Amino acid sequence: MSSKSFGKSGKGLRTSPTELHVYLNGEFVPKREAKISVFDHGLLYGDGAFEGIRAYNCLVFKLEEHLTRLGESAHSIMLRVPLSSEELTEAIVETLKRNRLRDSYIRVVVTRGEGDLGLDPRLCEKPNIFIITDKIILYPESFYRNGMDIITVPTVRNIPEAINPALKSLNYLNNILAKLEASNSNYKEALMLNDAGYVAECTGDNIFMVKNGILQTPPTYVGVLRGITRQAIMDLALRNDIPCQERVLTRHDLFNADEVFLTGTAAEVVPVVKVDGRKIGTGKPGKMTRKLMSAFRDLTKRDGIRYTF
Ligand code: PXG
Repeated sequence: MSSKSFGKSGKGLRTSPTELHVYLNGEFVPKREAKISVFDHGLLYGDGAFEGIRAYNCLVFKLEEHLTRLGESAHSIMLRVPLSSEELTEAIVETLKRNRLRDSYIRVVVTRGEGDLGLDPRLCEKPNIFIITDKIILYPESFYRNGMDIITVPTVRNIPEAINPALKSLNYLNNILAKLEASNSNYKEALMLNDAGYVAECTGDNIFMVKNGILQTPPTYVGVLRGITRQAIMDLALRNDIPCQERVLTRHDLFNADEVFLTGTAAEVVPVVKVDGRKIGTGKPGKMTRKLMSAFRDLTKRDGIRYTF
């Protein structure tokens, strides 16, 4: 199939006749052959770092920010990223091109590499790096139109003194436990509090609320990921003269907010209309949420590293 087959209807679809290829330690290998050892400490201990990035219509969104965060996560766990930022950019773009993807979810993973059955990372000689580009699985369209319901779960977000949530490590059990608790109650997303009971974030999204025209989000010191979408929304607020504060928030604050929404690479900006059974504002996606959803959508159309194939 030629690249002509990528029309508007091709959004998010991989229409290449060949199998999906994965970048693995300098090579492009078919998905079936993209394998790493069972002795890799990424698998044995969750010892590694990753990023989730998106491409929109041949623009890789906020790539520099994602690579900086990956570098910081790796530095924090004393893990060597085998590629420079330039090499990583090239590898990501090449993976997208090989798979003929205009719109994609990009997963960059660096693992500690093969070691023995002890914890000691110094015995792992060579980190593994791989890049998966694939279709993105999104929330249903109705969530964006009508908003979603979320529920607070008992599992609290990791305390920064243990595993700092700012570190996007391969150890995501904290979030997975929260996700399980939400799913057990038939909710798609879980609200996590920190160990002091303040609002932290969701399992894969940051949280914002609006009260009396002021946009508010928990400060990163409460123990949340420094979301790249979160930062993009704060920048858009500044540009649009929307007052924005980083403020410690309680569930009570959320319950009585005019609007609530979540932000993340996968979710983008998704309105929340109920928290723990409490209706938020009018019970419909609010005006500021809709304005920021639209501003964010526009940003993804013009901001990014461009590639062609
Ligand atoms: N908090 C947590 C715990 C996350 O994992 C975010 C917030 C949002 O950050 P960004 O930088 O994306 O705005 C994340 C990101 C997935 C998936 O596969 C998860 C994320 C991103 C992309 C895909 O569920 N989490």
